[in-house]
Amino acid sequence: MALDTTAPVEGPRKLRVVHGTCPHDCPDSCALETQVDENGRAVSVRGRADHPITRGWLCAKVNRYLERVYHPERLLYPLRRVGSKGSGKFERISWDEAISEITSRWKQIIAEHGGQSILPYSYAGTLGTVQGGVTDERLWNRLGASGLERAICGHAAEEGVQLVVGGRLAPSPEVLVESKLILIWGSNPASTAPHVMPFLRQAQKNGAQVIVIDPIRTLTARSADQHIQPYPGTDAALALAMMYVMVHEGLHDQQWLDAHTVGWEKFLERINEWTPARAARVTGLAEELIVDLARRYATTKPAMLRLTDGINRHTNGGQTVRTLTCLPAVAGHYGERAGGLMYSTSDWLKWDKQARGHAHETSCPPEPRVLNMNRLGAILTGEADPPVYSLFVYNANPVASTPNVGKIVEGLMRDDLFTVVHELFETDTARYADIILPATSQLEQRDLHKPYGHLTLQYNEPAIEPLGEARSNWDVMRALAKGMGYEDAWLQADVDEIIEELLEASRPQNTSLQGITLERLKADGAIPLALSEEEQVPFANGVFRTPSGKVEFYSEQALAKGYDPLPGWVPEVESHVQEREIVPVDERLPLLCPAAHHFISSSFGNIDTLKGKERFPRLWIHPVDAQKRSIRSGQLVRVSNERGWCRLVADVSEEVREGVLATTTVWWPMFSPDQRNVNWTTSDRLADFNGGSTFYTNLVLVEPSVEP
Ligand SMILES: Nc1nc2c(c(=O)[nH]1)N[C@H]1C(S)=C(S)[C@@H](COP(=O)(O)OP(=O)(O)OC[C@H]3O[C@@H](n4cnc5c(=O)[nH]c(N)nc54)[C@H](O)[C@@H]3O)O[C@H]1N2
Ligand SMILES: Nc1nc2c(c(=O)[nH]1)N[C@H]1C(S)=C(S)[C@@H](COP(=O)(O)OP(=O)(O)OC[C@H]3O[C@@H](n4cnc5c(=O)[nH]c(N)nc54)[C@H](O)[C@@H]3O)O[C@H]1N2
Ligand code: SF4
Ligand SMILES: [Mo]
Repeated sequence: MALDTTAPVEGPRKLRVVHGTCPHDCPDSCALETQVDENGRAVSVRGRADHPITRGWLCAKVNRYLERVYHPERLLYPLRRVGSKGSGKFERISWDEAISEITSRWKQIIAEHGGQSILPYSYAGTLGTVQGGVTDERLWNRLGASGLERAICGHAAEEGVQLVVGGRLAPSPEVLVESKLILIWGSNPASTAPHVMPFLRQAQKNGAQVIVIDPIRTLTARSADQHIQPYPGTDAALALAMMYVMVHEGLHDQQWLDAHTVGWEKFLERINEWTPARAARVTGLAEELIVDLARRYATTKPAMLRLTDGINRHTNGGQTVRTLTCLPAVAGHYGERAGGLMYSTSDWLKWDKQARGHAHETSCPPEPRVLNMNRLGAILTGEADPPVYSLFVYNANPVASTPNVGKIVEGLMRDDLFTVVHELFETDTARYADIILPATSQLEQRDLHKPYGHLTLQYNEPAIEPLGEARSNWDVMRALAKGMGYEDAWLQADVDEIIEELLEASRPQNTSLQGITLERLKADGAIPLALSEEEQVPFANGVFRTPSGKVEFYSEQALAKGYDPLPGWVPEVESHVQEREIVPVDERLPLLCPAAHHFISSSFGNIDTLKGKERFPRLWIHPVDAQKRSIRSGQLVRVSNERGWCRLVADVSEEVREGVLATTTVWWPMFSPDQRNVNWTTSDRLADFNGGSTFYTNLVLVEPSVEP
């Protein structure tokens, strides 16, 4: 049903201002202010000027937020499938009918196959503590549904960081203005964390060098002082050789290493294997460049290493991030203000697990199996035993964003699978649903946000009434719990009650919550975590959060998990990079598919203005590689491998290094040639650590394609 977004408003306007938070998967978690007119309609969404990171502006995507909220294709009512699966034919039903149909199917499935045959599938539609975190746990714990290993994004990296320093503690990005060298490694903040950029610019004005290490000439790389383009998946080799140079030139901090690290001698043996000449062969970089980089990184203080999750989506991604995390230790940068590691701020505050999920209530069945979300296609087509008979998707768009989509679609077509999708739009995933439920946007729901890129806690007050019959995730969970006949009060609490419960239960273990109350959150919208200036410098006291309290080069934990006990480099599983040189074993090339500037994963992929700015799903290919294949710019090309294929539009360009292909993601399949995107080729193989995703370990054949 179309909503009129163009109605003129007459007379002087009395606008109400409502404070909120951007819910999208972005470390900036911007503080929003929404202006609402006398008819209850939002007329503008802006960034709060008084927030230390937002500073009065929003990114290219969320500047268009009202186009998303009032989009003519917003889902407004529950729908039931009437055509065949995937045909996109639905009829309107009431919420009562929808809830009763879902819960009666579930009761039957539980009786026949057990709760584990129901799989909730969700990720980062909203990062809200209630509409995301609590929603991801409570009902599912009570129901005994299969657990979901949420490993699609940064799982391998988190483990890598955890093993070395024991926690995700980064300073707030404002501190970058004091850094003298900023090494941005496999991260593209100009697109993915834009509010970091003004601090980088200021740092450069203050004399800092900004160095970007990325096979692609990203927006961030373009404004850096130096851009280094290694072959993908070889970064650990580069880091080891940097450490080699530091050690052999006496640029490391031996005293600090003796006092604050475990396993240095063993690690040194490995470092000694990595001469710059050897790393040059693996990375495709010049030996002198590696030596020079090592010297500057070791001798410039303070030096900040910025890592995000992009670089971890390889089969060796965990070891890569773990090895990089050792660099600040060898150079003696940990514990310095404006130096060390800037990965994520997530562990400055940890919510009490029981308050969030209530898993230990007596009404909850024993802990169920856990299924890895990266394997969704395999799970639906036979890997899960007992099989999954019902899939409940919310906060996610797997038919666009999950690897090896061809398999997922095959699974979604199963007649014996009952699929429910809770969404704002009829996405490619929703098209395969048996029941679609309409979801609210952030302007229509209440929540609390704990950013992963800075240090304020933020409230989101609803600005407008839900459109149509849209309901928030938590309201849907409450309705489903009732439909299932569950009487537990913790399944019916309202959002503020939950926030209060989380704050109070988490307070004893988190001094960063001191003085932060629901009342203040509601009044101020955004409150800095209670951390003094000194506390905001991670590991300043030389104490790390690992079992030994030190930086762990050698790790018993890693050994116990079956990983290499030491950091190091191994080639990717699908790769031309072998020990001595880059050997083109066949004509296939590695295809990177990182974040697009105007989308967030697949979110915003249906907003015409933003889609227009991304223009088309392109394939960057270096002129040398293009010429070998007779590929010209603007031409449709087919990329394929044993998993599947899709077609992209060639963009012959030196933005990528020779031998590497790139596209940006995530395009909606329905807006792509042949209704398929790059994830028809990406692998559902798991990374070396923690079941992480491996989107960027992807060899493809690329060839010209004729127009259909
Ligand atoms: N505009 C926008 N913002 C986003 C998102 C989005 O889709 N669009 N997504 C959000 C999400 S979910 C996340 S997780 C974050 C991700 O934030 P980032 O980590 O900054 O983003 P990515 O684009 O995934 O990856 C960053 C860079 O890593 C590079 N890279 C890939 N493999 C390698 C490698 O082997 N070596 C090196 N040196 N570099 C490599 C890619 O070329 C890419 O430029 O961004 C969030 N913000
Ligand atoms: N090729 C390729 N694929 C990738 C990546 C890549 O780099 N390359 N990156 C991966 C990464 S890092 C990530 S994190 C994943 C993200 O994967 P997903 O979490 O699946 O992200 P989206 O595709 O943006 O889908 C989120 C969906 O949630 C919906 N949504 C938003 N708010 C709400 C709400 O309040 N309630 C409900 N019910 N729904 C809501 C949105 O409309 C959207 O359709 O994608 C991964 N996919
Ligand atoms: S997507 Fe990121 S930069 Fe854009 S408004 Fe949201 S939090 Fe801010
Ligand atoms: Mo992500």
